[in-house]
This record gives sequence, C-alpha cells and structure tokens, in this order.
Amino acid sequence: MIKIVLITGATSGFGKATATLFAQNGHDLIITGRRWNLLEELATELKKVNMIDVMPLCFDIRVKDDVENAIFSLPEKWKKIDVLINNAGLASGLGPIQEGDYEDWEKMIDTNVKGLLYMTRTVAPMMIVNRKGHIVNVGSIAGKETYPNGNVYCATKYAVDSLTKGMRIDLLPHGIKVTQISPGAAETEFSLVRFHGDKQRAENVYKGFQPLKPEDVASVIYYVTTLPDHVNINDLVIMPTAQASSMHFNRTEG
Ligand code: NDP
Ligand code: 8X3
Repeated sequence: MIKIVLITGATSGFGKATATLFAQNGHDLIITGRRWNLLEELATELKKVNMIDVMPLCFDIRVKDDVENAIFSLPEKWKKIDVLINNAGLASGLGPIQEGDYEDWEKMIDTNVKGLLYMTRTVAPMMIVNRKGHIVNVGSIAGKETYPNGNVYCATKYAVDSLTKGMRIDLLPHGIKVTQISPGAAETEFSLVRFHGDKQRAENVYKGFQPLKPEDVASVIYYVTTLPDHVNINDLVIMPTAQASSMHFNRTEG
C-alpha cells in the first residue's frame, strides 16, 4: 500500500537518505527543512526517478505558528499522513556546561525538543482521526549515555527518549505506533553543524573508523515502518561496528 510519509530534516543526512529510500519504494512524501533550494532539488529528483508525488515544505521547526501553518494548509490528500519521521535536529557546540553558550543551548532545545513536540502535536490528532499512523523519533546514543561536554545535546536526546515513551503510552488507545531510532556516530552534516562550520574538527570525529552512513539509518527507519500491523519496535539502537558506547571507539584505520 502506498503511504504518505512526512520526513522532517530531509535536506541532508538521515532525512534525505530516508526520503530517497521511501521514494524508491513508491511512497508519497512530504519533505521539510529550512533550505528551500535543497528541498526543491530533492523533490524534483525523487518525482522524476520514482514516479511518486512529493510535497516540499520549507519552514523552521522551532516556530510553532510556521509548523501549524505548513501542516494545516496541506491539501486534504496530504493530511492523511501515515508516517511522521521526527528527524530534524542538531548539536550546536561541544564544551563544559560552565562555558555553555546560551544561543547554542536554545537552538538545541528549541529544535530537538520543542520542534519535535510541535510536529507531533500538529500531526498526531490527524492520525487519530485517520485511525492509523506511525511516529518515528530520531533519538541518539546521546539520549542513552551522557558523554563529557555533551550536556545539553544529550539532555535534548534524553528528552526525546522520554517523550517517545510518553507518546507510545498516550497514543496506545488510538492504535498509533511510536518508535525511537537511536544511532551512534554517523557521517552527515551533523558534526559540521556542531562545530559551527569547522571542517577539520568535523572530519576528526570520524577519523580511524567506519561511521554509519545515512543509508544505514534510513534502512532501519524503513524496516520499522514496514512491519506487520501488530508489531511495533519501541526502541532501536544502531551503532557502527567500531563503536561500543558514546565513548568507546575502535579507531584502527589509517
Ligand atoms: P544533518 O545535519 O545532516 O541533518 C539535519 C537536518 O535537520 C537537516 O535536514 C536540517 O535542515 C534539519 N534541521 C535542523 N534544524 C532545523 C530547523 N530549525 N528547522 C527545520 N529543519 C531543521 O544531521 P543528521 O542527518 O545526522 O541528523 C538527523 C537527526 O539525527 C538529528 O536529530 C540528530 O540529532 C540525529 N542523530 C545524528 C547522529 C549523527 O552522528 N549524525 C547520531 C544520532 C542521532 P535545514 O538545515 O535545511 O533546516
Ligand atoms: C549524535 C551522535 O555521539 O555525537 O547524536 O552524540 S553523538
């Protein structure tokens, strides 16, 4: 059955790879992000190659009114969202709490926690009306283990972990599935954003081992959304083979 899948943060990394995989499997997509040129480019490409329908929506997930306007003004067909993938998120900075930058903190809390909440609060009632749906939250290993200097980013991902559990309970009577995917280190724009554009620092994160690729995470997201109706994955941690925990890496390459 063709599904309507809404993916936040589809201009890059996991979101883009996930959009590509769902498109290859014939599903219609709502893709979101702040960079209109990238959304437009991806929408054009996915439509051309896969003969599917794609609705690009450009908005900042931190702005509640913009989230609501974007979703509420969707044409009726697009309001029948089967899968919401709450993927948009970021780390901004990596340093001790006593030196923390307020702007970085607000960015992370507003995006990773409040943005995810705005999306969920807007889309979940539509799923309830449609009597079906699946919400997939992209958490992180950072939401399972706090690591040095990760403080606020880790806290936002612990919040995602807790919210996923809360959503699962609250949406249980409505038959709506809720899943969290918690990846370890993956090479995307993530570290470049975390280090405010410092390429060298970003590259160093992945030195000496094979990190996850965005496609690895996409395939897991696809897997959890294509299980039989009576099966729900609550939580799935996916790591590079060369990473055992937030702090344990096997850096043996080059
Ligand atoms: P990328 O930086 O490659 O992608 C992040 C996406 O989020 C972009 O599409 C970006 O779009 C979007 N986004 C960020 N801020 C906003 C905003 N305010 N409004 C709308 N969209 C926004 O990183 P990843 O693909 O790695 O990250 C995806 C998710 O995975 C995040 O939640 C991240 O925390 C999590 N994660 C990442 C891991 C990693 O090692 N890479 C590991 C574990 C979890 P745009 O800039 O166009 O707005
Ligand atoms: C991103 C992975 O380990 O940098 O969530 O926090 S990590």
